[in-house]
Amino acid sequence: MIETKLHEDVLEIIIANAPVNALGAAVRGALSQAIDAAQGDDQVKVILLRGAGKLFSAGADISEFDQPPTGCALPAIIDTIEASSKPIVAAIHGTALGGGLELALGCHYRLATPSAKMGLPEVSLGILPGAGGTQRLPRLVGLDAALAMIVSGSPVDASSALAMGLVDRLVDEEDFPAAAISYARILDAPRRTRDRQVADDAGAFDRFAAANARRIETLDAPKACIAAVKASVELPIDEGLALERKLFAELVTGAQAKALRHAFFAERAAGKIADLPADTPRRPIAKVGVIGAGTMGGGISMNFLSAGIGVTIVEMTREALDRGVGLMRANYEASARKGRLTIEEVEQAMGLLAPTLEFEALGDCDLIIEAVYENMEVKKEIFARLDAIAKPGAILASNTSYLSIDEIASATSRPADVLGLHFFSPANIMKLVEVVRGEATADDVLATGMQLARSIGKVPVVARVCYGFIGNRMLIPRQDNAYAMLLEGATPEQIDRVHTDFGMPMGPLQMIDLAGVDIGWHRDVDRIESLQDALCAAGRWGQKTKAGFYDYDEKRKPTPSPAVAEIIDEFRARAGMVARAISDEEIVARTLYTMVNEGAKLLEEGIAQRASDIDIVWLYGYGWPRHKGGPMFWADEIGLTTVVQGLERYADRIGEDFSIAPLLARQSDDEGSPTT
Ligand code: HSC
Repeated sequence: MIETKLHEDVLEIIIANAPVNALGAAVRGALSQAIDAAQGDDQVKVILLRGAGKLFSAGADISEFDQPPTGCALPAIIDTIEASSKPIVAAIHGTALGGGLELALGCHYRLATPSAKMGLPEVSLGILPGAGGTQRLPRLVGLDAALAMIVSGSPVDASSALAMGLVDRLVDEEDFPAAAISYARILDAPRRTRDRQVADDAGAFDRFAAANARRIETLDAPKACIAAVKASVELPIDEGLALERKLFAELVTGAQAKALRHAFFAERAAGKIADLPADTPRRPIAKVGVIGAGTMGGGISMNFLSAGIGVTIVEMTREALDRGVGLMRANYEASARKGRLTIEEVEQAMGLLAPTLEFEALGDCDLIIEAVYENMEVKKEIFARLDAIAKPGAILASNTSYLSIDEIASATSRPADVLGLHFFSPANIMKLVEVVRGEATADDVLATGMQLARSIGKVPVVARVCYGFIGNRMLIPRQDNAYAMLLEGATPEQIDRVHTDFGMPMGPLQMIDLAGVDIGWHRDVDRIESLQDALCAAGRWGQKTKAGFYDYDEKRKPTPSPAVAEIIDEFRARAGMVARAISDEEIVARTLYTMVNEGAKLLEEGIAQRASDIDIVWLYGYGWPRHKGGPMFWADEIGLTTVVQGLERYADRIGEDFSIAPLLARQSDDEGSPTT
């Protein structure tokens, strides 16, 4: 847990708790002992604190926050370090995050290697730095920089840390830790962060709160972060530390922090596949092929180009190819204008793209992703052609959002090499990739798909084959019920408001407007059998025609549409229905509870590996509010009995084929039983 090495008069104390040197109870105990022992050891003149392995420390052990506190508290250890009569130096390499950085802030000097990163990401876990970070960081770097780091949670790199005064000097990466030890040796007096004053800047807090209003609005942690940093200016440090401690204790047991912790561990669990050994070999992927240069094909390609992987993109016509490539360039150039990329980086990425009309050009690709429209016959034809030209061992993937990977794979002589890689739109931005494991998909193909997705910055979740996989299958009851409730008497605004109030970026009907009301429409204006048909026949195809469930202005700002109200009234009358008032509670039951119910079915059928994988799909694919943990976590929090009762109440209206998932019913029974 803790190693010590004496280099003449410099004692190295090394935190060795793989994989991330988290500061769990055992580490804290050993660290405290080592510091105390060094104080009493006359041979030791200076103490150097560093981490073993790849990093300094990832901070407190997050899993301990769900248990009662034990052992030595981190703030007390940091106080002891700061009070030490011998200089204590933090030597940071890799990353120092959260409590790890707070430990360094309590040291008298800080050194870092040029590639090191430092941050206080606690806010993303729904808490605030609870080991002095809110009081010591502003004393070192000033209010603006401290607020930015603490409230955003984003790390800074070593050169920024040096410029802002967070570290005292950078030390040679190659010669680490020897270079740090040499520097430590010349230090003779402690220098305490607590003795510094924070320069007052009365306007800093208002400026910051105004600039971050939207983010701060619904979340508890950013507000507490700002209040604690304010205390660093207004109160003596010990009172500031006490306030920080109080706010930490309130947040850490709260619902938002619990959900955010769940999201943290769920994201990491999603990378693990139960029956796939960690040492499953991966196939090397140096060159990717993409079939289709439409919105999806282009977005998918950009992920690889940005990661430095060459892409051959194939289209059927010169016009479609040029349009697709033009759009990719335009997207890159827009990012460059926003300062996210340099012009050189744009050219570098585009230079890796090989556009072609020759299908055979895919022959040397290690992975080929088909991204054409959703039609089984077309996809099977493409996969049969791929089978003929792809090199042996190439991975053949489909970006289908609904269709059976098994059936697609059956068009080839190598179904073991086939899997689904379902990207979400816009594919260059959305982080989720559903990695669809077919009946025959080989282990190394699956493992390669997961690893590759991570290497291009995505969050992969594995799904088995079913119509719509995890995300879109759960969307079906939600969207069906949204349509049905419009006919029964709800307005688009009411249904969407229930969702946006819940914290979703948009409601079900706003989402249809964004994706296109015409998706799946039969395109016959005289055949009006559903509300979708009626809207499409009236040219209301969504945002792209500036009219869908809402009217849109030039900036795509929605306003309620009287024309839609009329279409709905007319359609309702034709169906012989009479409008009734629909409560928000009914909307929640019929859109959100039905999703949970479908999620439970996915678990029972083995489509999703675990409930937390479903949560990750919704957090990263559909904007489910992270502080509500995902649909399955949320259902557990509000109580499965509540969910089941809600579903039972509206069962007659939810849909003809509706049934409560047996798993949900069983677990709700258990929840209600006095023995659990
Ligand atoms: C904190 O520090 C609070 C403080 O303010 C102190 C408060 C004291 C209050 C006292 C009151 C009395 N804990 O991500 P990876 C696991 S809050 C436990 O895949 P990478 C992770 O689950 C903390 N476990 O690696 C995974 O486990 P698995 C603030 C942690 O190389 C394994 O380590 N710090 C953990 O891609 C590998 O993780 C943060 O929020 C932790 N802190 O990235 C930093 N960190 O193998 C969180 C990781 O079983 N961590 N694990 O699945 C990270 O951002 C990333 O892990 C790194 C490494 C960038 C460090």
